[in-house]
Amino acid sequence: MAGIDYVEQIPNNVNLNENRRLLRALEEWQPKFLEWWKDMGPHGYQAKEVYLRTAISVDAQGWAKFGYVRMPEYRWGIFLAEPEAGRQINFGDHQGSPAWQEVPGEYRGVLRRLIVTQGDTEPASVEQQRHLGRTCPSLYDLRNLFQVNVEEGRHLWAMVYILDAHFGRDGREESEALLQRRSGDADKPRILGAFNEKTPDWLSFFLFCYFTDRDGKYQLASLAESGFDPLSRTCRFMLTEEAHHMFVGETGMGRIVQRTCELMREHKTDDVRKFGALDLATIQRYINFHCSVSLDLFGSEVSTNAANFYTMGLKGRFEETKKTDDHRLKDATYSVTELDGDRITTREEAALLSLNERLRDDYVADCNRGLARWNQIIKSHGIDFELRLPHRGFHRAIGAFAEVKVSPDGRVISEAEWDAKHHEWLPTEDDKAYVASLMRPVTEPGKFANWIAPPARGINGQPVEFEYVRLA
Ligand code: BYC
Repeated sequence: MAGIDYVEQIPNNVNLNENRRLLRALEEWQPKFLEWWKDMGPHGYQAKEVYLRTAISVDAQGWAKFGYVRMPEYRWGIFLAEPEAGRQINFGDHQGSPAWQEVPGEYRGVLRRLIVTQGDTEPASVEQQRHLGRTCPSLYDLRNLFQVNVEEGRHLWAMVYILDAHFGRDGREESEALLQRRSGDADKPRILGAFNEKTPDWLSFFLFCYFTDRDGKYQLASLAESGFDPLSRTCRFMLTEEAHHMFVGETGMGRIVQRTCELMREHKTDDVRKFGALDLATIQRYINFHCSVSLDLFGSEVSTNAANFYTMGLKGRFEETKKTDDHRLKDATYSVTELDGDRITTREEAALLSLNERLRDDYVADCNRGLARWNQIIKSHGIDFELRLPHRGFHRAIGAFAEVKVSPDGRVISEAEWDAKHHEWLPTEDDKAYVASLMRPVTEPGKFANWIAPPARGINGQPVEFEYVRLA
């Protein structure tokens, strides 16, 4: 690899130039990453110039530099949030001890698994989204897709940095394996369920950004509390980027709802398919799907894994340090939703065992906030319809509800009722074919597909009609 200056190529604030061993590991990994990116990254646009944001340092001036870049030339960097002087472990059995700067030997395996699970989701999402470019509803949206993709690539770098810098040979092997698994592959799938689903169209993409990236926010926020300081600092910086992905999801859906409502009002009908838009009932079915697969990402309601991660000081709660309890939780309880025969009830469970459910509760509350904004758009058009999150037991594959069928409004139902009704609740083949039929590329600057309203403003102060991707 003579001739490539990796220190220049990899913007970083981890003193890469002084850490020869790490630099060598990354020099070996980087060409494999690029090969993976070319094979599995955005299809058909590798040579195009895209108006992207690149982080070149963690300070206010450096974390968001905008300019045209060809994606394979994107400078994927390694950034940790600034260290907090005297930081301690804030929860669990080691509460009050200095935060670890090196991997605590007794927790090496568990910590590695947590980091690998997090890392695996990042390339998975790029793989899931690789064909969306050719059906973009506008250049603005195309650019946002690619921004999300390169940042997921950077998040992979972030986890690979931790593995290579702190886990020796095991870490390097895991870094390679992260490039070998493939989303949806029967033989070598990605680790978590939602990351093996397809993202075949832009409605799915926006909902993935809304629901699944939001799981990312909550998981990263919990890992940002970690007593293992390098992981905490890495995740804190990743969260700044995650916010943009959720913005893409929330505003993308808001714009779809806006366009649907405009057409409903103009033509005085619910059936806007006739006018080439997405009807609210279809949008609701897609919400039900993406919400339910994302709820699975929090794991089982009652989990000894989660209790161990916490007790060991590796993964905290959302906003752990803002909570005023003892941060050990040995005697505390938490209310958990569970199945009692064919009824859904709540029960007090040991707080330590309920940490997945508690994080899911934080997540659901956050999800509801965006829905309220979409519902406000509907209301402002004088339309009597409310989008809702499905009940947390609906269409679940992980946890207490995996064994039963639950309706979106939270009733345990028979297989027969499920068979009769599920097409009202989840996207049907007909829905998928219809949504696919709308996916025609619109690539003239400032123009938008008929099924989505333009955004309120452009990126980085640029006008909406800016040439966000140079296709010529
Ligand atoms: N699919 O006690 P349990 C993001 C496994 S998204 C498949 O219930 P635990 C992003 C589990 O591994 C955030 N398997 O759960 C978003 C365990 O297996 P073992 C990603 C699953 O361990 C968009 C068994 O079931 N980050 O960043 O407490 C774009 C019983 O486990 C699933 C993280 O997830 C599933 N859904 O919690 C790009 C953070 N759920 O041990 C990026 C790191 C559970 O029996 N990961 N299992 O072999 C974790 O904290 C935990 O691993 C989980 C699971 C919360 C995922």
